[in-house]
Amino acid sequence: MNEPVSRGLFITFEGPEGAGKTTQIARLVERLTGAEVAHIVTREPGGTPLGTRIRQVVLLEPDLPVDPLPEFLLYSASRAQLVGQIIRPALARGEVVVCDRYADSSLAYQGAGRGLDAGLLAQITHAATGGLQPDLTFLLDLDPAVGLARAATRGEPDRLERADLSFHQRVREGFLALAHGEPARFRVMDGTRSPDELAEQIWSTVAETLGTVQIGAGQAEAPA
Ligand code: Z5A
Repeated sequence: MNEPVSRGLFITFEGPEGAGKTTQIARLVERLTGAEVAHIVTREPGGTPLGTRIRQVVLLEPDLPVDPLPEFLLYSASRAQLVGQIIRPALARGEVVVCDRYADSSLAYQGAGRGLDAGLLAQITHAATGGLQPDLTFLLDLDPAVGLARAATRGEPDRLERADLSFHQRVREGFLALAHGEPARFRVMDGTRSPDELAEQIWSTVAETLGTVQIGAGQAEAPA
C-alpha cells in the first residue's frame, strides 16, 4: 500500500436533498480504495456517538420544536465534536477525509434558508471548527424539486425535507453564492448528469489534486 499523503486532504460534498452526494461519495471511496490511498469517510450531522445522537434529535424528530438558532447550534456541536475527534486526527495522519456535508450546509440551510445572520454563523462556525476549511468542495447542484422527488422515494420526510420548496430554493441559491465566492475551493457539478459521468469528473479532480500533494517520503505521484 502507498504511504498516506504526507498532509491530509479534506474533501466535502454539498448540495440540496437528493443531489447524489451519497452515491458519489461511495464511488469516490471505491476509487480511493482501488488506488490504495488512505482515507476515511464521515458525515454531518453525525460521525461520532455525540453527532449520531444530535442527528436523531435535529432531523429525525421533526415534531420536536427546534428554533433556527438552536438548530444551528446543534449542527455546530456535532461539527465541533467531529472535527476534534475524527477529522483533525485523520488529517494529521496524512489521510484523505471525505465528509458528507460540513459548514457550508449551515451557511446554506440555516443562513440562506432560515435567515440567520451570516456574521453570527461564521463566528460560531470558526469557534466550532478552529477555522478548519475543506481543501476541495464538490457542490452537486440540482433543482430542489428534482432532489426532493428523488428523496421522497425513501419514506418518512425528515425535518428539512418537510420545509417548503421556497426554502429549498433559497438553500440552493445560498450554496451557489458560496461557490461563487470561493471558486478555488468549490467545484460546481451538474447533479442531473449521470452517476457515471459525475464519478469520472470527481475522480479526475481528486486524482489531480492528490498528484500535487506529496505522497510518502518525498514522492509526488498521482493514484491510478
Ligand atoms: N443540515 C443542515 O440543515 N445544516 C447543517 O449544518 C448540516 C445539515 C450539516 C442531512 O440530511 C440534513 O441536514 C440535510 C441538511 C441538514 N437536509 N435534509 N433533509 P441527510 O444526511 O439525511 O441527507 P442529505 O444530505 O440531504 O442527502 P440525501 O437526501 O440522502 O441525498 P444525497 O446523498 O445527496 O443523494 P443520494 O442518496 O446519493 O441519491 C438520492 C436518490 O437519487 C437515490 O435514489 C439515487 O439513486 C438517485 N441518484 C443519485 N445520483 C443520481 C443521478 N446522478 N441521477 C439520477 N438519480 C440519481
